[in-house]
Amino acid sequence: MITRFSTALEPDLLAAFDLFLTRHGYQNRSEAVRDLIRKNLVDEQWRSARGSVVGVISLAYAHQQHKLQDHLTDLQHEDHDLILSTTHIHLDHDNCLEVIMVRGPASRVKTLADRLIALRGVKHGGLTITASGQVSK
Ligand code: NI
Repeated sequence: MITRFSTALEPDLLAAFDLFLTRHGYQNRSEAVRDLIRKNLVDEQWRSARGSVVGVISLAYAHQQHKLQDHLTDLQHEDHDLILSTTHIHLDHDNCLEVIMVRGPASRVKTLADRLIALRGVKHGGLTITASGQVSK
């Protein structure tokens, strides 16, 4: 069952939202709103999760990007207690893929992934997590 609700937005915000729909290939606003709500609810659930999670952070980047490798290493050393292993794959002449296996409190793992993915030069990044059996929702 679907419930309709209406909402009010400033014109500028709506215009920006419509551009977002175009960029992401949404056919209508409803589907995009549903996805954004789900994403935020999952995110919140995640951040409030207690206990330990295990996950994989993947990062695709061009290794020539100035100081990017230093920043990646610095951030990983700051949270060295979260990191189980890091695998670096040279994809081609310019591009690298780094796969980092992590274990620790959900909020810290998510924050680390966010910081790594946000680094300038990281073209694509992701975090896949699974519960280690100690997570309570
Ligand atoms: Ni490489």
